Order: sequence, then structure tokens, then C-alpha cells
Amino acid sequence: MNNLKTLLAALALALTFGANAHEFKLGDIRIGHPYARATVAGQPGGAFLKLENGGADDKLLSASTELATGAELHSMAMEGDVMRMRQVDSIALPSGKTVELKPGGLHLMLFGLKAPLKSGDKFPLTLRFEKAGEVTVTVNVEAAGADHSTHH
Ligand SMILES: [Cu+2]
Repeated sequence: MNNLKTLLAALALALTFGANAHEFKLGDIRIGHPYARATVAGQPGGAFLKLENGGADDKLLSASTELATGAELHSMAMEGDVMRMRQVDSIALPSGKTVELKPGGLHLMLFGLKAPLKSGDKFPLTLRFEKAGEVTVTVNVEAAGADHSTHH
């Protein structure tokens, strides 16, 4: 019975995420479908993913990749009538909640890319959490306009 439940849960997950989706797990934190948008030379990269925290309150503290000289955590919000990006020190991951990094909202910004990101490429990205520790996930590079956020 338990095996069947697990199987059904896995199947439901596979269906939800679709064919090219992927996910990672670190302790109680699930990292859903990390992706980045293709870039042109000299442009910084934006990376997005979903963080589902099934454990105690935690925080995403930083990210890094060998592909870029720096990775920052950014927020994006309207200030007056202008959309502005800001670097933030950390991203809070409250217990039992899902936080989505997505175009137009919280995101990871990759500066000093050694080469432009090309659609179809994959690269490793290391995420560091206050309590859960570190995990390296694989980021899929998708077309420049890619958006997997649930708010279309
Ligand atoms: Cu940014």
C-alpha cells in the first residue's frame, strides 16, 4: 500500500512538472526545475527555481556557479511606476511554504558570465541555505523569454 502511494505520488509529480522538468532535494527543501534564460554576450543571466520548504524556517543565503564571476540574490518590484531590481541579503523560506523565483520577481542574477548562456545548455549552480546547508543543482538554459511561473 505504501509502495503504491509512493508510486502514485511520484507519478503525479512527474505529470505536474512535465517532460523536461527536473527537481532536487536537500533535507526538507525541494528545489523545482532550476532554469535560466539564454543570454547574448555581455548580458547578465537570470536564473529561476521553486523552493518548497517542508521543514523548519530556513533562508537561501547565496548561490554560485563556475560559469559566472558572481551570483546575486535579487528582488524585483514596482517603485512608483518603475520596475526596479535590488540585491537582497537572503531569501526567507518559511516552514511549509513554497517560494518561487521567477521572471519579474525574486531571481538569481549571474554576473560576469564566461560565455553567453545558450538554449539547451546545462550548468551546475550551488545554493547555500542557512540551516539545510549546500546543494549543487543542474540549471537548464531555455529560450530568452522562458517563464515557468504559475502566474501567466
Ligand atoms: Cu536581477
